[in-house]
Amino acid sequence: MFTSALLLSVLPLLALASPQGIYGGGPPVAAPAASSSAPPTAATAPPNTAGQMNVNVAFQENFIFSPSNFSAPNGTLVTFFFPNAGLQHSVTQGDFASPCVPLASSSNGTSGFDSGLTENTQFTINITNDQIPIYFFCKFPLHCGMGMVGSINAPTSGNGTFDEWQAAAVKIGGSEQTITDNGFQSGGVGALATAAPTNTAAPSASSGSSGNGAARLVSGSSAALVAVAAAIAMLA
Ligand SMILES: *[C@@H]1O[C@H](CO)[C@@H](O)[C@H](O)[C@H]1NC(C)=O
Ligand SMILES: *[C@@H]1O[C@H](CO)[C@@H](O)[C@H](O)[C@H]1NC(C)=O
Ligand SMILES: *[C@@H]1O[C@H](CO)[C@@H](O)[C@H](O)[C@H]1NC(C)=O
Ligand SMILES: *[C@@H]1O[C@H](CO)[C@@H](O)[C@H](O)[C@H]1NC(C)=O
Ligand SMILES: *[C@@H]1O[C@H](CO)[C@@H](O)[C@H](O)[C@H]1NC(C)=O
Ligand SMILES: [Cu+2]
Repeated sequence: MFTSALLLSVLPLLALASPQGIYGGGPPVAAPAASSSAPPTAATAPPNTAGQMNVNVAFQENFIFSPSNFSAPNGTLVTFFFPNAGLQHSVTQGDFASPCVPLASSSNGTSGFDSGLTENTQFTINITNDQIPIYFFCKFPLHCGMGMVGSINAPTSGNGTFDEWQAAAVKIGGSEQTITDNGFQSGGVGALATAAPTNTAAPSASSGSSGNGAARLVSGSSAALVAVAAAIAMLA
């Protein structure tokens, strides 16, 4: 209950802070110079096609990936669509045994793939071993602890299911450790990123992170944050 109370008190404050305020020293954000009075539109993943799966990041301004758990055979390209809504997210490969922490570098130099914190971009991984479950999460502070995690080729039952992975992340909740953002990492174990994130929108059509967009985000996210915090409180 203490954790829930803490989350309920902290989350609205975070939502009110600007993304720049939370991420003062953070990485460069794709921020097109053009301004527009139209509100930014969330990137929407197109339907899957053969060998190509598409995932919405922060779908409908909720702290989830959609879909968050699926299977993908060798050679499948999985593209994550990051919205243009004034808040960064990441797709960071994790370790089932250590939720909300990036997959560590191993002695052979292999670490997890990582989009780095980003918005208004696409990021694609290529499945290189469909026999290995791939776990990922968003490393923006508190997002993983709110359940913003996903899995590919996770077992249907037993140890290592998506449900367990997400429950373990939510259990960490507000005590999630802050992850340094080192930007794009190709990684990974079971999948490789094909390139650093690339801009989603055509340069001439983007409205960027204008004040208008940021204000819209704050109201939308506050509601989402409160809803998620309430959900966590119910689980606790
Ligand atoms: C996750 O997706 C796999 C298919 O890859 C499915 O077999 C499994 O039941 C799903 N797990 C959950 C918890 O939905
Ligand atoms: C994905 O990886 C497979 C080998 O695992 C390779 O043949 C294919 O060219 C890769 N696709 C891309 C777009 O990198
Ligand atoms: C489940 O998997 C994790 C990670 O591989 C491992 O640390 C843990 O001991 C496993 N638990 C059981 C009950 O097998
Ligand atoms: C490197 O180590 C990781 C983790 O121990 C392992 O999963 C991976 O297969 C290794 N890669 C190579 C190329 O040996
Ligand atoms: C996918 O590729 C990995 C690595 O080469 C291999 O071990 C695995 O058997 C392949 N999966 C299938 C279904 O062939
Ligand atoms: Cu996020």
